Amino acid sequence: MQSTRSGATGGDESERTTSSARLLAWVDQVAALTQPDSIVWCDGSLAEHDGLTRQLVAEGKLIRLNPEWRPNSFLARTDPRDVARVEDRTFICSTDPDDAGPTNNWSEPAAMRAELDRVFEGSMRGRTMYVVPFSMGPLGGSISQLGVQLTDSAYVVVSMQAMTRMGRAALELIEAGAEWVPAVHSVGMPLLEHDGARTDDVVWPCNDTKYIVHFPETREIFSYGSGYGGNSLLAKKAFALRIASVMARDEGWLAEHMLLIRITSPEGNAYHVAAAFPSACGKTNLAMMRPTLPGWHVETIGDDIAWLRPGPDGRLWAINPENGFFGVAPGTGITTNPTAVETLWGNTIFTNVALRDDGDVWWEGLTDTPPAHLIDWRGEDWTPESGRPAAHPNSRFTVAAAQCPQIADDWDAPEGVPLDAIVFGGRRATNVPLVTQAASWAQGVFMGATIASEQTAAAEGPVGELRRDPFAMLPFCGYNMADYWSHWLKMGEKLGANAPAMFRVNWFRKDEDGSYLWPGFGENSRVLAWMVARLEGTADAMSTPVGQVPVDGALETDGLEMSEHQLDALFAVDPESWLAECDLTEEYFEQFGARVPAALHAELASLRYHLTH
Ligand code: GTP
Ligand code: SPV
Ligand code: MN
Repeated sequence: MQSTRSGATGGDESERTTSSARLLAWVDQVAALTQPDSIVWCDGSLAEHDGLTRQLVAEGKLIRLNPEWRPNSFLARTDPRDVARVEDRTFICSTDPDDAGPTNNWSEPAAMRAELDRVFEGSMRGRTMYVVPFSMGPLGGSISQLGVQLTDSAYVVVSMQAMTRMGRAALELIEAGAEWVPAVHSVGMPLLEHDGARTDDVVWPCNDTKYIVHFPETREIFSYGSGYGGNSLLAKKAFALRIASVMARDEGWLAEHMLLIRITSPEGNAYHVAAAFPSACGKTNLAMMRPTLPGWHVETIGDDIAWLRPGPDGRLWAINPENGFFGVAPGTGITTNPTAVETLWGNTIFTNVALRDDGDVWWEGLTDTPPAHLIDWRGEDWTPESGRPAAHPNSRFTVAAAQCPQIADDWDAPEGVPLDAIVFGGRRATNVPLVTQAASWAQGVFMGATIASEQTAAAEGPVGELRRDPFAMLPFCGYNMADYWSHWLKMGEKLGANAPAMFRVNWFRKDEDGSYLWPGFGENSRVLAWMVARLEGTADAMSTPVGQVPVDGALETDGLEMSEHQLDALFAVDPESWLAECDLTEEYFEQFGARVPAALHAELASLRYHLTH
């Protein structure tokens, strides 16, 4: 087996791999099991990126887009069976099944290790194994964490270059003795049979058998059979949420599925807001929002994950541990999210979008009028008459965060930013008002714990069906969800008067005809402005059973073409359907038994009381 320092530079580089004995032993051990042809230590350089993308283009695994429209950008088409996260194949292997809890798939650790040994055995035969050291959060930052992913996918390597601080600098921190999390990934399609026969590679290698496995106690990750985003970029959901949530529980911080922004008022007052919305429910949109309200500004800090930690001043400080965006393409358009469209000017990897005849890309919602002809995400001819989407509903773009024209100058400050408000949201056609404020931390935690949302294409499953997604963490919490709620409640006690304010929003309420009641996108700045006014103590709120809502006139509606009737509908609280929702919440809580914190039972009882009195 050959070992070179870097795939792109290769040649006269020394054979040096690493001075970290633990890292070297682990790489050797995984290589002995998976049996790759060669091992490449990734350095994160531009030359490496260039070499790998050239190689992927030569292999037909990436299509180079027309550089006139989209320089240094590529299109990947996945196997149609590998287009989203596979939640039913995602496992939390704690020793005690109750530590994984009823919302996670659990498997007995020793049995799972035996199964992983079986599937990974020889899984990289005929392929290159890349060693990908990375930092989540700025290199060396006090809130940051290190990891190393081994992968047999060059697509994963180039994606990790955008999504993390990847390469030599991270390796040097590991060699200096910093802790790191090991993650092993294989697409599960060896090219060399045991009898020595070679099979041809395919454009998107993957396996029908898939495993996304986490050992929270030993902080290890294994992923087999998928090349897709959240299944394969293990720094992201597997590490920065599932493993990190366990670290956070043990160490007194929070790892959250949240965007992070700074909003500045016309008076120049700046506030930091983190918001948890389920997958494909508008985090990237809010993170890059251009307020329609004059004089307001939003700066992007993060669009998917935030790590929150009490600082020396007693406030809650937040960083975006990622280095890039892996964003939903459909619905990202020139009118709905111009900042994202500008971010994608070049240096972007697109996955499962449509290809234009001029060598650029397109997806539903990018422009109002689709091009007359496209090659769809499956590689087939497409016209507007085809009657099927040209881009997969979960098609995505991968791009460095620094390319966002609205990124905050200090978005990568190692100490992060102090949080003023936490927002929960989801897709709700009914019941949930446009905005409500929690009267207390406990009520806020109840709002987070009871998020329900219509399922999107981000995970395999029935799109549109209402599902519970507490804190937007259902697929991402690495331990028992009820313990996670307790952890949040404890955090509130610790923060006391320094705790951020908490709100719940719903941009997705519909009228009787099924049309959205609220214009959304840039107009959501009206809701943020009300939140800021609440923080500054300049706007009044009115109590309802489900939280505090703006008093008449407090929400700026000037310039919106909305009738009084529509506004009322946006804020309507129907006791009957809310009582039915309370019954569902009680049922939902029951599965966690005695682990549900008493404060949440009390919130539910109080909600019922106020709905009936
Ligand atoms: P993940 O990356 O999957 O975690 O999701 P995300 O929350 O970042 O998703 P994103 O912001 O990309 O949401 C994408 C979808 O939400 C698109 O279809 C958007 O059009 C839609 N969306 C975002 N904001 C709004 C809004 O204010 N109103 C409406 N109606 N739709 C919105
Ligand atoms: C999500 O599904 O919440 C995502 C995309 O952010 S993925 O990384 O594929 O999980
Ligand atoms: Mn996400």
